[in-house]
Amino acid sequence: MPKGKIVAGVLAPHPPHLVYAEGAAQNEARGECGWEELRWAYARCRESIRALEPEVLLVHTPHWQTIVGHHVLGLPRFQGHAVDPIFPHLFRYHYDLQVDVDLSLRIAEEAAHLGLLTKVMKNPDFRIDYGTITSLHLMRPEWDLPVVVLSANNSPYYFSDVYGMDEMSKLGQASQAAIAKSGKRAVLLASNSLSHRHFTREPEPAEDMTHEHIYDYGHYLWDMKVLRLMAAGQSRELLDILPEYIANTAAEVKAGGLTWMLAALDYPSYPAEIHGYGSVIGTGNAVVAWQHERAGGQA
Ligand code: 2XP
Ligand code: FE2
Repeated sequence: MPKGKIVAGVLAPHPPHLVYAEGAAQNEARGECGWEELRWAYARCRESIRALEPEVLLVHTPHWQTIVGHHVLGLPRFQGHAVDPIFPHLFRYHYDLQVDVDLSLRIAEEAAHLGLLTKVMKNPDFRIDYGTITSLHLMRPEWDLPVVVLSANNSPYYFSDVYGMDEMSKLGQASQAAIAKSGKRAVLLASNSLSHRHFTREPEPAEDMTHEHIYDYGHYLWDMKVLRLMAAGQSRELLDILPEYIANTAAEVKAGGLTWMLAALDYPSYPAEIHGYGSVIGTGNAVVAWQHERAGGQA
């Protein structure tokens, strides 16, 4: 069996607004339009990832938060109806996802070797969170690939960002080792927004873009600083300033997806491709790809 590899990593934020605006058939709420810069960024990114012919998608999601340990989905199929608790009028999605259980179990095993507490979710009625569904839908609306879903252990909130980042880095190493053994071509999705203060009022209709803008100038400057580091291939420098960035902007990367992904990619020093940046109800969001295979990454 050939060695598996990570062919790309993507910062793949999950505003449910984008699925609503796309008018996705699986979603009960359908918008007319909205958030085009982000939706078009996803369209470009999706094609560049499709060209890599991935065999499995892995997603680390902040909205499956686990207090004890790092969890993975451990049944071959999950079907259900996911409703966003904050935006139930925009996102009520009927999902049907196939899990790469072998790879999930391998990750749990590798993570345990690195000293992480792990658990495998085997409840057939488990409700998949909207972060997972939105990032996967926007990256691969056909749902034709098996997936691995990793929970966000709550250590960055319960202990500290630095402690949490250490755990997420180990999870990234474990994911890399498991993918190598799997023989598969994998794409990693860090399901995270950037600056993350929501507006408290929504326009009517929600897709009225005359109201949409970044929450404040300071958040915008921080988001641009972070994107410049990504585009310059300075992922270690980015991780060094991550706690300060999170403290200043409530950035959703706190939950660990970005740290997990950059560790699994061996801290890329090649430039990431910024497909687009835009705000959703005031939060900063960017679709960014690390073309790992193309850059000669070995992981
Ligand atoms: O509420 C959240 O945590 C989201 N990430 C979705 C909403 C707006 C987005 O960025
Ligand atoms: Fe979120």
